[in-house]
Amino acid sequence: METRPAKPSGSVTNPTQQASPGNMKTIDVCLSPELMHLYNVEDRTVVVVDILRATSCMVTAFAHGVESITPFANLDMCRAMKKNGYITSGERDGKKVDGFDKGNSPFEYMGADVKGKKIAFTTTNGTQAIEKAKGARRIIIGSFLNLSSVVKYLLFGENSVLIVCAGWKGKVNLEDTLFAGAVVDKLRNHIEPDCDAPLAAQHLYTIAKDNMVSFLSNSSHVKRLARLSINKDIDYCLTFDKYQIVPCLVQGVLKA
Ligand code: 3SL
Repeated sequence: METRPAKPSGSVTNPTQQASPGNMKTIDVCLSPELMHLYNVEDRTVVVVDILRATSCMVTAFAHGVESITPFANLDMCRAMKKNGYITSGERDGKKVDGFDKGNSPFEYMGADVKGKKIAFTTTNGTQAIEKAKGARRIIIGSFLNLSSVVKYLLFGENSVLIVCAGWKGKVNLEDTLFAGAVVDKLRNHIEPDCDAPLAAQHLYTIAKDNMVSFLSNSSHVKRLARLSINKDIDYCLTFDKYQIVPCLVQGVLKA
């Protein structure tokens, strides 16, 4: 399987919705879930992103035929789903939870054993960010693996957008910010940035986009995963547009 990070494509075009000040949707970026209180999401589509690795895992799982993923912030609630026939999945501090069926590597979600299955999923940051986004008009899952599909979804959708970066335990991280910057960059002719976070993210993405692996080599989570010898996940999670799916949260359950 090809996992080499690909080169990104440019801005999207949509002939039906040209930029015209006044009737434009807006896009904002919440750099940490701890800042969610600053945003009113009732009318927005929220894109939750945790590039390394929760949302990359979720997209991969759906691309391999998983029926649904129920995200949990709470570990014990997730564990309890086992008796209902769910696969229990996730991590704390990057390590698979004791007694769970699977951890948080995308490579665990590519086999026939996940096809048609329901997964209960909990992670240190990604599923916490999903929990905090509840109350949004719509919640979708973003990653570089499904970047263009997310961009198209936002372009043709009627709502303004908030990208929520999962970060690490409330702190900002580079990889989620880069994803936010990629979305802002691709929608630059169609959706207006609300404040400076989307602009900052877009600038970073412009600097990083041609070699994200090297740009991220000193980042905190890349170093953390490297300490756990989880190197191949990093290249894979930085691959552009491997899948054409957009997982969406409906009544607490993610479906593709
Ligand atoms: O925090 C999360 O949601 C995880 O993606 C972190 S880890 O990559 O599994 O360490």
